[in-house]
Amino acid sequence: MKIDILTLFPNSFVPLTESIIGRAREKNKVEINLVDIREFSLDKHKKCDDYIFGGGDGLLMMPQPLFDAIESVKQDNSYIIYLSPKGNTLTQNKVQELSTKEHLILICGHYEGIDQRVIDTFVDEEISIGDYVLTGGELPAMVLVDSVCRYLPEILGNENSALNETFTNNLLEYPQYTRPQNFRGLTVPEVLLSGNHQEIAKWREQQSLELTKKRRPDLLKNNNK
Ligand code: 4FN
Repeated sequence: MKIDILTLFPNSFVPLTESIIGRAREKNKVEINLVDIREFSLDKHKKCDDYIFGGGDGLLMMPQPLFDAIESVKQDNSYIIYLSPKGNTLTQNKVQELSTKEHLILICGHYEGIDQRVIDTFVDEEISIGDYVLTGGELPAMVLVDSVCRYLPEILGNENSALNETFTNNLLEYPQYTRPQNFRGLTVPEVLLSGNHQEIAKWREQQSLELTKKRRPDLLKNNNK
């Protein structure tokens, strides 16, 4: 998979150089390119934002730098996403769907957002990561990239694929413990030390189900599809 991220703030994306995603990039399992929208401004001061027609506070990202930036990376197989509070919510099902695309182009808004003509001309889908006010689409883009890359079969090691199954059946994770068995008098549930794999599986399933019913009954109802 290839991902082009269009942003005015390419330096924000340092987190995608770390850990699992960083390693996946180094091993060329995924190609993530940062495209600095400012470099496409034809203005002598590299201006990329302007006042909003009809009035109102704030600035909007201008169409010209965005049109040129998009056209510089767009291929026939590109799926173009604008991270936006107006979008469909990013769910694990959507993540799964996006992980099958060959090329993603992510557009990050800033200020009051982007000119509607960019959306009408190029955007295949608007996606939101949730209902809160943010200063830009950069963090949402990182959330999307992290979740989608984690789902790519080439990136999921054996340790991770098991974890992955857990969310696909829409349950929260059961409580987990590592060594030592007794830490400051805090002990590990006996069943986990029993070596009885059937009993352990039963306990874990029950813990998952109870926790999900209590904290996130919506996950059981919607099945999040
Ligand atoms: N946000 C709301 C209503 C109206 C505006 C905003 C808001 C960043 C460019 C968009 C926000 C949240 C989730 C992108 C929020 C997301 C953004 C996202 C986002 C600057 C314009 C803006 C939802 C609270 C009713 C600013 C709510 N997922 N505007 O945050 O880009 O992707």
